[in-house]
Amino acid sequence: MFTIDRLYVNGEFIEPQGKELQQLINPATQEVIGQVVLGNEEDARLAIAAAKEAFATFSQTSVEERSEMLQRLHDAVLANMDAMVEANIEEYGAPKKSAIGRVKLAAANFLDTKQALDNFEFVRYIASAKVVSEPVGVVGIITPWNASYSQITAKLAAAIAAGCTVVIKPSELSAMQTGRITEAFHNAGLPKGVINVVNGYGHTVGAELTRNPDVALISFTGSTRVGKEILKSAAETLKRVTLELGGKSPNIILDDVDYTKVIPVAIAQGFMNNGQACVAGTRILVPEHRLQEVKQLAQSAIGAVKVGNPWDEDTVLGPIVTEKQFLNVQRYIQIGIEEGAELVTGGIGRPAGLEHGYFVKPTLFVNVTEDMTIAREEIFGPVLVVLTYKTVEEAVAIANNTNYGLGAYVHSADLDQANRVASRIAAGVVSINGASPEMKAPFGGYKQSGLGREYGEYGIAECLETKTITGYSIK
Ligand code: TXE
Repeated sequence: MFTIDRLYVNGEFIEPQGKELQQLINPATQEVIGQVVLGNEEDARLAIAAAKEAFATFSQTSVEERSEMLQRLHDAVLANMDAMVEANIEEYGAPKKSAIGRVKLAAANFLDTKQALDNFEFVRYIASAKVVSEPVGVVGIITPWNASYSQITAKLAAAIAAGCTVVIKPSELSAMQTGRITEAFHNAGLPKGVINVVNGYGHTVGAELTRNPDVALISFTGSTRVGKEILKSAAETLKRVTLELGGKSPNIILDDVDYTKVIPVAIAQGFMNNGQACVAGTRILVPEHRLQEVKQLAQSAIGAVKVGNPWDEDTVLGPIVTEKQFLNVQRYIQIGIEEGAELVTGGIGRPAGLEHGYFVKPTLFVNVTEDMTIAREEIFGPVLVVLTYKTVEEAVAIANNTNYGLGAYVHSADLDQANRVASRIAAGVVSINGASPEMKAPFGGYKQSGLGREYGEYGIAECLETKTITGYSIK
């Protein structure tokens, strides 16, 4: 048992004003592994004041200085690898292999952003004007629990590159991981007050960040519901806002591919991060006449997915993060059955042999219609739905029949056809034939999946204001 009882403000680990305690539970065992003391609005205000003061100097640093800081942050995160991996497994239930990948990804965000910074044009000339990009001010970073490390570092790297200072409010469910990554930030030795980290609830610390006039930009990842609340609150002070929200990503499998190869890929794209990923490909679209074949192939692909102890090397799916999320996923499976979808595999309850922990049976439904709840809402667990289409035209229409627009997947043996389909899907990130995401390129959503873009030069641009100066060279 350990207690996280410090906030990171102005370069120091300090005691919070808030006194509320929250238990931290290992989702694989349901055992209490620690507790965190949550900060409150007063703590948020202290951190914002420190960030504001640091901004006066930090905003004047050179690109070279900030580039070097990004390198130091990268190195410091990698140096804390073992502790960060352990926290990710114990607190979140990430399978070990994926936990290692997550820490590497978190570190890589700093190097990718450094590269973008080294090539960024902060000054341009347009006709008679000099156009200058300047850091927007203090950035409030609010993140969820499903990919804590990379969400924090993507936002932090962009802010630092732009010359902004930050207050980070991570998910209250990621306190152990927050503790570990904050140690790394401290070890990177940036000027005091540039990075501040305050644990706390959304309605206290998060809400203070969104309404405080000294915060210039909120960079948020989380649910669409909270994203809308943040946008409303930020409107009071006309803050800039970037929102990375939920998704219900379609995976269009055309008729011309080898289904024995593609179905296991599509299943993996749906089960990424145990389905707790905003870009998980949770709606699989196949031609109507291939449905029987898809059922068989999907069933055997899912049967091969090992669910269990996240410390085991061969585990693919660990537990769901909390009891609340576990019950929510169970509820969706129940709704799927009640609304008349056909359950192919999985279902209610824990997988055999796993009596403890928030483990969910990897689940697949077919005979799903577009109006069913499980086809429309983000489930955030390993639950996939298969929808059928008669023509490619219809597949695109089904894919776009959602309020979300974050990820999309297309599989076709004909690349031109795949690209045509990709161009017609209203989503911010499209992967063709199993291609991995490009972390240097922009990431973000259409429609109710978000506002703005993250990563690389696009992420830096979100943290900048634009100033147009005329007469600058006229004597
Ligand atoms: O997210 P919340 P939750 C989706 C997913 C999941 C659902 C609920 O469908 O099942 O959201 O997850 C902070 N002002 N995603 O409830 O509440 C909160 O403290 C300011 C998709 O955990 O959105 C946390 O730090 N901040 C998503 C962060 O917002 C507030 C990832 C996210 O929590 C706040 C996670 C407020 N009023 C969940 N209320 C993705 N895009 O990947 C809460 N917060």
